Amino acid sequence: MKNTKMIHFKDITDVHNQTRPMGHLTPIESAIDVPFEIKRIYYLTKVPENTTRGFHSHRELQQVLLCLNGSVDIEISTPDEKEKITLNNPAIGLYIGPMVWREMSNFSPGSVLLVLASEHYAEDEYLRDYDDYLKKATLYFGEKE
Ligand code: T46
Repeated sequence: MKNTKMIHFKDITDVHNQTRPMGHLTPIESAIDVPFEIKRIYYLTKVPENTTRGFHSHRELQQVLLCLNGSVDIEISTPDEKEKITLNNPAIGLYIGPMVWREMSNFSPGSVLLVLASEHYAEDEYLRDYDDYLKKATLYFGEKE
């Protein structure tokens, strides 16, 4: 789907000089493992059952979403595409670039959604009205073709 992709990060299970299972380690380096400089990190925790979040797009912001524990569904769409992705692997992230509408649902109990963002927080960078989003996104993707 336009302006989105799955990113598979390193999933390191070996630890120097250890032969028994030691767990998983996933490193993420700014501008190396993600396609932007990371300027902000935030995370969603203790989201009550049946809560839906998101319902917006960003004009220019790029983000990578990772579910570090449990699972969460992310529905992403552009004016002519829609896809639902379940995040449930802490070594696999969803990259979402500009002008993609997102809705988050089905947060499992204890889920932790980590977000890496390319910019500092700016409310005027959000498109929260769907009709306004549709108009601007149709123009944006039309001009890109
Ligand atoms: C996104 C999805 C995946 C801040 O003050 N600083 C921040 O960095 C963020 C992200 C939010 N806020 C404030 C703004 C609102 O008053 O926290 C409140 C909740 O934010 P929002 O309603 O945008 O939260 P979500 O869960 O709907 O969306 C968030 C991100 O805002 C958004 O960029 O893509 O997670």
